[in-house]
Amino acid sequence: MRITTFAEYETAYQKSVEDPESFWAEIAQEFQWRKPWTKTLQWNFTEPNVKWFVGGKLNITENCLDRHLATRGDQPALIWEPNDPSEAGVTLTYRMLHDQVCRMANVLKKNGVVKGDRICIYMPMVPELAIAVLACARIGAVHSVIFGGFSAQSIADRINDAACKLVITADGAYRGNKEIPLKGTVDDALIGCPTVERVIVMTRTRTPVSMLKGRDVWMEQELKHVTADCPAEEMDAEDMLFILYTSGSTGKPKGVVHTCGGYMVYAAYTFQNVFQYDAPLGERAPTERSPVHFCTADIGWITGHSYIVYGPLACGATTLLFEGVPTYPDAGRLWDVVDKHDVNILYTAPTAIRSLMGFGLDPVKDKDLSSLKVLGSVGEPINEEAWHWYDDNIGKNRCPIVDTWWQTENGGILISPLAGITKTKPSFATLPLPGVQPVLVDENGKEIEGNGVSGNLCIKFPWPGILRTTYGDHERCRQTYFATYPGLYFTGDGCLRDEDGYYRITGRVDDVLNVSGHRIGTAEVENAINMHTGVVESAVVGYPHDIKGQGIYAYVITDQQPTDHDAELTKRDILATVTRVIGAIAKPDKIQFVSGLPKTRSGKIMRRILRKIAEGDTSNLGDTSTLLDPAVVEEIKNGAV
Ligand code: 6R9
Repeated sequence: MRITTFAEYETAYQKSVEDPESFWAEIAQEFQWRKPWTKTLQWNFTEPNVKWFVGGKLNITENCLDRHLATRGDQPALIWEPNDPSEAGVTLTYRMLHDQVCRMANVLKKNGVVKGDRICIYMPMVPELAIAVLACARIGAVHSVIFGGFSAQSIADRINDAACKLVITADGAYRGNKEIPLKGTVDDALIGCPTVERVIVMTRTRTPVSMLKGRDVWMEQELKHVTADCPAEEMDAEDMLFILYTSGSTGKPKGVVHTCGGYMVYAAYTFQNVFQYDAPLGERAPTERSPVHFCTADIGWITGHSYIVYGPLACGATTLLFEGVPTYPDAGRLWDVVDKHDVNILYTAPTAIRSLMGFGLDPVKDKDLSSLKVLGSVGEPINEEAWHWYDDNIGKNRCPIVDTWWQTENGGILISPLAGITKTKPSFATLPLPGVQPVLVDENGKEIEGNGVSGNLCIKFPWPGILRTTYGDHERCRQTYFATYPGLYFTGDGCLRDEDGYYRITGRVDDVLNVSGHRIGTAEVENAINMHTGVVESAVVGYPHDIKGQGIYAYVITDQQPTDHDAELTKRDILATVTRVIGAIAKPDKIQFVSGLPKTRSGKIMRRILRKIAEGDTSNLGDTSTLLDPAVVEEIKNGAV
């Protein structure tokens, strides 16, 4: 399934458009199925209803683990680099990982988990996190991983939305020089979560935690009483594999649902082709060192799901899991990890690159980065300066950079160069992968054809990794993705197609912010701010931020105008509130107290004006004559922070 030349890409692309079913069927056949599918694809984008490999039976962990045992059982599957560089890491071979996943799966079974149950995972970036994810998949339980930076309230909302039965967590997490109390946060969350019957707690920081009798058990204790014999549950291709919550333009995060068959095929296919992971399955001699793939994302995000866990393991690759942060103990840490483990593929985010650029070249100087072959970027548009810095100083102008555009809802990469095959262009995600049919549309949903054009990015045909629904609310899935432009999947991104037909993603066109590569809905932040006592109303917009890509700017109306002294304190109170309601990642960078917001006569906030003021561009605010109270704009302009 690996494409090796640009001509092969063109042929594959053409075939994928002319005959998508046989194109994907051929790829899917390379996996291990318990029972073949009877129909490759069934779909419509109106309900929507998308089914791939209909009637096929499989278990994704048999594909990620069991089928590799004979050929590469002793090859490293997972390398773990701890937060503290002086702590010993862990290398798990495919055999060891298989063994541990089976044991953990038996622990889940022993604790009452059956196929179809939803399991919440709130863990540090340790091997047990990947093991827990795979253990769920082994027995057909649906995992819902929650990023370790989310608050108790956010955890509770997600647990309740999916009615999770069990939570897997740890006492605490190490992140840089911080220790984060995971179990304490889970305890706070569970006060409002009646469906949770059991909490499995791993020890990582050995910080004191309360263990509730009858509900909480230690992972290490549980593991003592199980065997490594756990046959994989037979799953339908369209059975749910996982739920992953993501922000949209409305207040409540959505549980994006991915299913077993299509997701597996798509994650593996894109992993192998985009990063050109060396040997197609079975071709590498078992003794040969396998290339090391290092994705710096957290498993709490889709990038970690697809390109730390499922994609690499489905391809029999060696995946590196890093617990820490790029700046601890110093800004050379990523390069130390590359050097130490001879990393071949590095996949990170523009925000990390920009923040490391700020430390200059000293941290890179003495690091041996010669093992690197491919560099990747994901999560937000990469600016040219960051692209060149990455290319010059990390790839030393000899590693292709793949700027990969995709979303939680997509399961895997949709638009990206194939490393070393597609000619790259800084800040362009370049061309669609085989199976992906992008279209640009204008506001009325009319397709904009030809090159040298821009519009809203939609996809007109399903690929195997597309979301199937949003958990518990299919109508919301239809509304959000399939109703704006009937017949098309709408991405929410703006996009330019240049004269060469290359795609450049220009950012969200809806009320979603992208802060350090994290998607945050403005409505979510506003709801959190509005929970603070004394806040009457607020409006949140993004503004360009050197490191984060976008920063969060909040305009807040309080019931009393705070005095200067109070203002500082109130700002801090608001930040504390947002941290408590969502998590620190959603904290506004700037807060401006205002007496009113620019609204149309129908009561709609004119965000366009607020965005301009936040950007510091007040010269041309456009037409303000339709505003209810044009004077308020002057006040806001003068008080901008
Ligand atoms: C994988 C991931 C999705 C949103 C997406 C877009 C932005 C992601 C990008 C990119 C420009 C890239 N985005 N990759 N923008 N170039 N290479 O990040 O998923 O967290 O769901 O975010 O991120 O705006 O719509 P997710």
